Amino acid sequence: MKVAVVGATGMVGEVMLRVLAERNFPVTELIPVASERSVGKTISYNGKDYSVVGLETAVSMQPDIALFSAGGGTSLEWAPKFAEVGTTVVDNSSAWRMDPTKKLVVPEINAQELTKEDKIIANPNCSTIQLVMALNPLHKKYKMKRVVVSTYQSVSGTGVKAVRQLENEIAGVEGEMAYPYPIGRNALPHCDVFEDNGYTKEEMKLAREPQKIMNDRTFSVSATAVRIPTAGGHSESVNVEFENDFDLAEVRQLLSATPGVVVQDDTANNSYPMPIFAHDKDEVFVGRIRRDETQPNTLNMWIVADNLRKGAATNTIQIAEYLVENNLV
Ligand code: A2P
Ligand code: 11C
Repeated sequence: MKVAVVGATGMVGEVMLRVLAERNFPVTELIPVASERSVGKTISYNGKDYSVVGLETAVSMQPDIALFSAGGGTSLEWAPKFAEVGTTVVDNSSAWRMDPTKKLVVPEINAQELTKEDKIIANPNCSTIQLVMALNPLHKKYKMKRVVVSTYQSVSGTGVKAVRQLENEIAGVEGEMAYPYPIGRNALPHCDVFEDNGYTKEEMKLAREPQKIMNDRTFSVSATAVRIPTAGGHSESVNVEFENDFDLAEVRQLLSATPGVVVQDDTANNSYPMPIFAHDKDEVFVGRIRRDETQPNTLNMWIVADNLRKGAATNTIQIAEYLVENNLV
């Protein structure tokens, strides 16, 4: 496969290159792509050096697959140009997610929807992916009515500038601010921009994307997204009301049997998911599984995943793997 990584010099792009190599993705030719500022820079992949090229050059090279993580604007403008020359684009930005003509895919849940005709495929938001990975098996068994989620999101979700802001604050040096306030010793109830309804864009991604991925509009999701001073790994406190009652042991068993989900729930030994455990892992970790004692058929749980891996790079590459394995590219 001739594979272009658009945004290869960025935070997610770098993880994409690592995950492609780790999973032995069948790359016969790698095309690292970034902005004009980076053209000519060297990128190392699997022990070999590659020169970064611009978007125009990359399109002219007609890759089989292009993995995009270079912002929504770049995706909106350039994904169709790649699709036109026959490239299948898997896009990690929010540009195409809610477009009714594009699929929004978490491979463990809905990869079977993909066909050869899908030339631009959307990768969901990081906090959505880890949420639906845990919700889907439970929804199938007990039927969800309503989900209330509060997130605790790391600065790596915002990008390099935010990681630097946190590092500068810890080191006590002045620097550029990614957020309107300090993030160290703080919690910002503000991820992405505010919309007219008073929610942030991140909260609305959590409200809308699960219904599309799970192809079911009978449940609703209400979200509050908060940025906290962790470097990597997003955490979520989740309250789920089901139509049918459940058994806690069965919930644990269902989650344990779900590929890509790890149950870490032994409070007697202080075992529960945390970003420091999820770091650099591809799995979604679920713990603190307990009954909401204030309401029937309602469950509380805590979900943690590495937002740059399953939340971004790994999920994108799993989509690409599915396409290759099923001769869809
Ligand atoms: P560059 O490094 O040349 O700016 P991050 O999300 O970590 O900030 O990374 C964004 C990635 O997207 C980088 O690889 C960046 O390249 C790339 N990028 C940003 N804007 C463009 C653009 N207009 N065209 C192509 N690549 C872009
Ligand atoms: C965050 N979820 O942590 C974001 C990062 O829509 O792909 C990814 C933004 C997106 O702030």
